[in-house]
This record gives sequence, structure tokens and C-alpha cells, in this order.
Amino acid sequence: MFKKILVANRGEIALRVIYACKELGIKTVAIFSEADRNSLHVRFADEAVCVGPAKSSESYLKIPSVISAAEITNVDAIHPGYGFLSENAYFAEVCEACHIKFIGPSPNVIRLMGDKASALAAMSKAGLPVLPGSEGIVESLERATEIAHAIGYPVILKASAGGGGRGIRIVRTREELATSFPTARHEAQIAFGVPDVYIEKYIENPRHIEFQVMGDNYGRVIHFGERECTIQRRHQKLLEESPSVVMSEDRRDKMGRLVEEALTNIGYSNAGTVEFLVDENMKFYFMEVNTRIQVEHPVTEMVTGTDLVKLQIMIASGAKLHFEDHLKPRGHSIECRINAEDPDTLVPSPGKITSFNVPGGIGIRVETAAHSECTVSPYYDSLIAKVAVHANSRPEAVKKMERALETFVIEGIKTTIPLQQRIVRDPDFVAGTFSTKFMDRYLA
Ligand code: MV4
Repeated sequence: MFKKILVANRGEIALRVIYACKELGIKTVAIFSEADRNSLHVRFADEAVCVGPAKSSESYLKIPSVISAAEITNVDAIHPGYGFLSENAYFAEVCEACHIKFIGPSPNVIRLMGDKASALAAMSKAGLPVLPGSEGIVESLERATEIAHAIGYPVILKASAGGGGRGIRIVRTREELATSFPTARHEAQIAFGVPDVYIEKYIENPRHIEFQVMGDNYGRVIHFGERECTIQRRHQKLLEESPSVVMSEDRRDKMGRLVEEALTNIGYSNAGTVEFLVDENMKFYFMEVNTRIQVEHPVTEMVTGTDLVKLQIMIASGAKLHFEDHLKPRGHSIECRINAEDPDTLVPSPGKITSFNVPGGIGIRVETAAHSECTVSPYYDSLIAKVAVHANSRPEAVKKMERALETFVIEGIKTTIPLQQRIVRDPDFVAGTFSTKFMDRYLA
């Protein structure tokens, strides 16, 4: 087992990794920017190294600084959390070259999955169903027009270097394609430095369902069931749950087995998430693979009773997956992402928190690095807390979340809590009859 791990992140996820290390008896090293000097992740780690000024590109994202911090503290491994360097294949390579274990998949797998068009081709070949489309990048408007004609409008253009809703464009007619295609390529070039786009048939009212997986270094991949992540606004997830109301045990087994086979095929190791679009007839289509631990992993932990971060660390240090069979979800879990944002406009609301009280009681878990009198920095992601609940049934979990949100006090800044309170009281949410259009009615 590792003796010391550097946590290459900040905020709630840095704390989450530090907690797992403490329980495993592993020493921790925090890294921090000048803006985070007084943060809890610095306080709770055994050692801490300043890696630069507030700007992420000058600190948490600066590979030479992060590697230097790892070298001077003599760590065995780096846990990247989510965001920042977590899906940077080059960073994983540099770690390997420095004989520091990167806690995540191999650099080649990260690189393959990071290019969304090549991931689609690889996973289709490995047996996952995909939407009709180009199954690769499209170079010219002529070719784009042919493909769109063949699969029928509407279609969607997606940036190959994008993902998670960044760099997408819905196209409903041939005329629209003529203007959208060059614009999409130009926007992709500006946002990601690569103009490549691919085309898919557009599904009107899909659900977003994703499978949690874990692979060991001995060729075994197992799934931990699904999460329903359909409740999003402007591609920002607001609430996630597990299991999904539309999933049966049979369908979970069938999709889960396909996922395991496909990922075994490409030599997947460590934590991952396989995203699907699910249409109104419950047909499912592979979208992308995220090669990191995700923000919403607690809902899976709650219904499966597994510590996914500990498992990541144990697997990276050479442990075998020991599960005899798939874990059946027990009860129901819901998570809300509490962001420091105006609930109507989702505009960030940094500043000083003057009063802070977290909800408590049976079946409630709060993940946060915030506290009373702390300052929410404008330099980073506006996620300040996650509240996850667990109960025997979905209706009980919904009620528990309603109560948790009501007793979560955050004063001094605006948060998304009022928006999430409306969601958990919404009749369509309570009934489970929603699609990705659900949040449209809440637009300011
Ligand atoms: C789609 C789609 C419909 N058809 N692809 C948005 C996030 C990114 N991962 C892909 N997204 C979508 N891709 C096809 N072929 C609809 C969306 C989409 C969406 C997906 C999940 C949750 C919310 C969404 C909101 C708008 C669009």
C-alpha cells in the first residue's frame, strides 16, 4: 500500500480524498494556491505545499509545480480528484515517468476517451450501441450534409475535444447546417484548440443515465449500477440520484454487462463513468466515458455501501477487485450540488459566508470545505457543498432532501438551494416523469 499521497485538488473533493487516506493509514500532502492558504484541505493534510498564485493555470493546473511538490515531499502517488489535471493524459504520463502512481486509468485510455469521436468509434467496436451518425470526425460541409441527409434531421454537432455539453449545436434543417457546420468548427477551434466535430442523430427528450465502473490492473471491470443525471440546467447538473426510476433489474444487468465487456476490451482500470442517452422507448446509446471519479459519486456509494475513493487508491496500489457479484442497490439516494450562484441566473456569487449550518440526522451526508466566515473565491468552480441523502424508498429520499435543504443555512452569498427546493417539490420530479427539458420551465 502507498505510504504517502499528494492530493492534486482543492475544496470538497480534496477533503474527500484526505478522509479516505486517513482511514487507510496513508499520509497526505495538500497543494494550495495563494488564495487557498487558509483552506481546510491544507489544515487536514499532513503536509502542504504552495504551488502558485490564485489563478488555476498558475497553480493547480501547472504540471511542473505539482510534480515538484510531489518530488520534494517524496509521495508514492497522486490523486487528481475531478476537474483540474484529472483527465490530462500528458500529466498521467509525466507522473509515470517520475515513478509516481497516477490514481486513475492509463494515459492511453485517458487520451482515447478524451477525444470524443475516437471514444465513440472504440466503444461502438467494443459492443456498445451508438446513435446513427458520422462515427468519426467530419471534415467538410459536403460530407456533413450527406450524413445528415442519410440519418435524417434533427442532428447534433459535437466538438470532439469537448464533452459534458461544451461545444454542441442542434441542427434542424439543411440550410441551418450550412451555417452551423463552419461555426461549430470555428467555436471548437477557439474553445479547445482543435476544430474537429462529429455528427449524431438528435434525440429530443432524452434522459441522461450513467454507469459507475471500476477496473483493476488484472483485467477485471465491474459496474456499480447507474445514476440518473437528467436534471441539468445549461449542462450544469443540479441533482443526481441512484437508482434511476426508469431502470429495472433486468435492464441494469443487460446494460451493466455490456459496459463491463466494452471496458474490459479496452483495458480500462480504476474509476470511470460511462454516459448514455436514453430515449422515450428506453433505447440507450453510448455518449462518452469520463475517466475520473465524478462529483456525484456519493449517490452510488450510498446505495452500494462502497467507498469508491478508497477503492481507487487500493486498486492503484495493486489490489484486486474482490466483489463476488454485483451489488444490488439498497434503498434510494439523491444528491444536490450546492453552488455559490444566483438561483435564477446561475451567475457566480463569490464572497464571505457569514453564517453556515449543515443539515444533519439519519441518512444525510454533507461534503463541503466551506464553513462560517470562510470566503468563496471567484477564481474556482462555484460548487461549495454537496448534500446527499439515503432512505429506503425514493419518496422517503425526496422528503429527506426537502428537509435537508430547508435546514441548510448559508448566509452572505447566494446559493442554488432555493432552486433545488423547487425541484424536489415539483410534481413531475416527484413522479419521476422528466427529461432533459425539465429545467426549461425554471429558466429566468
Ligand atoms: C445529445 C442530445 C440529444 N441527442 N446528443 C448534452 C450534454 C452532453 N454530454 C451531450 N448532450 C446532449 N447530447 C444527441 N445525439 C441531448 C443532449 C442534451 C442533454 C443531455 C443530458 C442532459 C441534459 C441535456 C440538455 C440538453 C441537451
